[in-house]
Amino acid sequence: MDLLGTLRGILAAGELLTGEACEPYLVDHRRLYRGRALAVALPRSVEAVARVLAACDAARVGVVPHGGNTGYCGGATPDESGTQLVLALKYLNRIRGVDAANYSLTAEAGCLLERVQEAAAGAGRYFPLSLGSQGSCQIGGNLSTNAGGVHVLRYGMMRDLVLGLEVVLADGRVLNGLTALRKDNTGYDIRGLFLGAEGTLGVITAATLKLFPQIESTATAFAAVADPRAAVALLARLRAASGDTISSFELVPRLALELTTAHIPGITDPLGTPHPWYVLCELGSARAAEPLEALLTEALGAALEAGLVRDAVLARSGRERAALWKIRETIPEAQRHEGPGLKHDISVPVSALPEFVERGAGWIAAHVPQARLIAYGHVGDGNLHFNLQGRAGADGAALLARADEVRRALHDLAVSLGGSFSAEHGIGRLKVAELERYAPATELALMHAVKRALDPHGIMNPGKVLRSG
Ligand code: 2HG
Ligand code: ZN
Repeated sequence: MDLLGTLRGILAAGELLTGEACEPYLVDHRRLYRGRALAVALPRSVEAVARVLAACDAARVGVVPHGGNTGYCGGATPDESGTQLVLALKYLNRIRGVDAANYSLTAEAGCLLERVQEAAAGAGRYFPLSLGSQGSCQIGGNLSTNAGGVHVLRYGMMRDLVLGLEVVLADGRVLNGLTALRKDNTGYDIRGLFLGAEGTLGVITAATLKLFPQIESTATAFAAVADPRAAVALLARLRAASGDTISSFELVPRLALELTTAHIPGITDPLGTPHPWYVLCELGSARAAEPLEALLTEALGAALEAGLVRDAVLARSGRERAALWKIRETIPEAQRHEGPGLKHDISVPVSALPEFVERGAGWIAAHVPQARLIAYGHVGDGNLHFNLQGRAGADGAALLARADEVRRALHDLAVSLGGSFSAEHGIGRLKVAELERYAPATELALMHAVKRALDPHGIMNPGKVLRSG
């Protein structure tokens, strides 16, 4: 029997799409890639995933795992051959259980991140991963891409939030590693291999995740600073002053604020006069009576006197807090409305961030004068989205044509400062060549060895992360 016939025997009607119905699964979120597919499988059980993979492995057919399709590097999009199977996990979406006493929760891959956050809150607990796309991204994608977001400073990346994993291997075997243990020192970290592997080693079907005490009080401020150097100095002060209650510290340049006020309804400048840079910072505590507002006011006041902060506003209500966060969260959307641009997701040690911005901005001004720099993001993690936006009326295609050259200059600069060319968006298809360029040869060889060991026929998300063949 041919593969499609076998798959029809495994999956119920409506769980296997062909032809036109595949369309929504063929284009990535940024519209960088448009692929074709043999079919799209939408299994509802782990057993069905296992049988689909076993069949594809036997037929040597590539499988492209697909979550909420919110990734930035094309990792969930099939290639143009039309021979690959897209494996969408969205119907594998049960919360299998919450163990409040163990501060853990077990969720299937297709659960929306927001649903996981809600399930934790329903049990009086907190799941800290937080991203702009949390209403549409799926936990399996968050795990497979080792997602970051706006709380990494305090809680770490997705990798740090995992206790156990259930994975279907390329040949259909199921690795049941759904432990809820915080201590389990029993050999190699096999489960860890699948986190950040972008579906190239197997398919994550469920995970047991760490929960934390519910956040009962927050204090949020939007502060104007002269430059990223002042932002980094302010971060150091706030960390010392607030202990471990600081959960977010995000940089917003003036241009980002202007783009959001221009393109996103309901956004206004929270401060009276314009400033070149801003930071959005938030403290949070599980203690309802924690005087966080007083602490933040005092720390910002002292920073104002020291000349580090130029002006600041504190959110006085949930509504004001949401309004400040909306500025930050809608920057990517505002950029899309403004027109074509180039994106870079770099990280360096926090202490090297000011130098990166100064040198990176200098390079752009000298070499790409038609572009405007919009560098924003997770200063607390040393991670900036160092994006370029065409000037109004400028030729967008001409800017996009410079993508390789600009990427090379900025990635070389990040790496020369001890940094990374992909802080939180992963590799996907977009950055395969970058990984080959920057990964130490020994590390790359080990990655290929792991790939061969776990996926000897090369069916798992071929061509993503590592070049296939
Ligand atoms: C964010 O931090 C995302 O908002 C998207 O990682 C970054 O669009 C981007 O460049
Ligand atoms: Zn980000």
